[in-house]
Amino acid sequence: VNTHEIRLGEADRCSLANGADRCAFDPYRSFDPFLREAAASFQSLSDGVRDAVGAFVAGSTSSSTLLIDGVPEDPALPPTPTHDDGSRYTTSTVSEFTLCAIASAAGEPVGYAPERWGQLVHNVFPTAGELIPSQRFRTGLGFHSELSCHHESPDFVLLLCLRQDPEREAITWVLDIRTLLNELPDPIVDALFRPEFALDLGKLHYVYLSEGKRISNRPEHRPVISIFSGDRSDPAVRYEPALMTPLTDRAREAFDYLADVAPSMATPLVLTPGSALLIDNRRTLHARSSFRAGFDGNDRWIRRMMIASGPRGRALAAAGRIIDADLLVGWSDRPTVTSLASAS
Ligand SMILES: O=C(O)CCC(=O)C(=O)O
Ligand SMILES: [Fe+2]
Repeated sequence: VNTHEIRLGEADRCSLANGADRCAFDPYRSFDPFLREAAASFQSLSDGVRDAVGAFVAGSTSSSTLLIDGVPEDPALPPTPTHDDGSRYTTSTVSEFTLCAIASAAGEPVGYAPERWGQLVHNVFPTAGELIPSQRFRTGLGFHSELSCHHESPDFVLLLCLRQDPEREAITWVLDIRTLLNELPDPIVDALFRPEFALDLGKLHYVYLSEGKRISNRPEHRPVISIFSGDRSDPAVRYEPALMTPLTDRAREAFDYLADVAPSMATPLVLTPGSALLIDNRRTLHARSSFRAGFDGNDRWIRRMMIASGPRGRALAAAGRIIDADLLVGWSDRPTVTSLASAS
């Protein structure tokens, strides 16, 4: 199944809201102490909620996304911004506290230095310029796994809805890879396990440098990876069609097949204020429909956090949380389009 849903009761909702009110730390200045209090607040939630999140995070449920309803809303939410300049935008810290509380159960919040000012809390709302992919609204976002081009891609992505679009058109789609696998013929699965997909790092929206120079579209800057890796019945996925090119006919066929079947197998979710969506990014594809925006303060507004789990998450947290790694170095254990061409 693609997703499970739990709902926080009144006591748990109040406990998070009060925790945020009482917390003396500023998430934008003293992130780690703020996170520690949020983590303690998560530990004080009812057993049912902690167990459900814990089982989900451990991968022992049959779904790869968890919808958590009934989280506290911001009582003084300002109008939705129309342009992202990296500000904090809210005065209450209830949304940051809720994000941190849930994230603490899944791993460690991380940021990416070249993206969104290296922020740990991202704001996702429509902008007239639509320059940042997630800020698109006219065309929607196709199925993808988050930061697939980054060797330090997050294990979990957490979305928290602050405001729904007034027309209620926006739909977030989720697709568990195990659900998808049931529909893929063996030869297609085989092809998706083969390292025959080039990462087009030069097309990344943000400026990633390697040895001081912007990563380009040249073949030596295009690592070659597989879309599936690991366990044949429960693989990890990296998929971002806009930033990937299949290099062989069989890879192209599988790539197109996947794009064709994904929409019909996915589950539509409507995020509303008070709902959070925890996505296991290693085994989920997600997408978002188009929706209308009026730039009048009433537009859709999501807050988002990237999470790395386990020993990797702890190491990244200890190193300051903001990943500033050289992508080409990070992928240097993979062939590139150049090295494959010279080998053949
Ligand atoms: O806006 C959404 O519902 C999800 C958008 C998305 O793909 C993301 O923020 O990573
Ligand atoms: Fe996404």
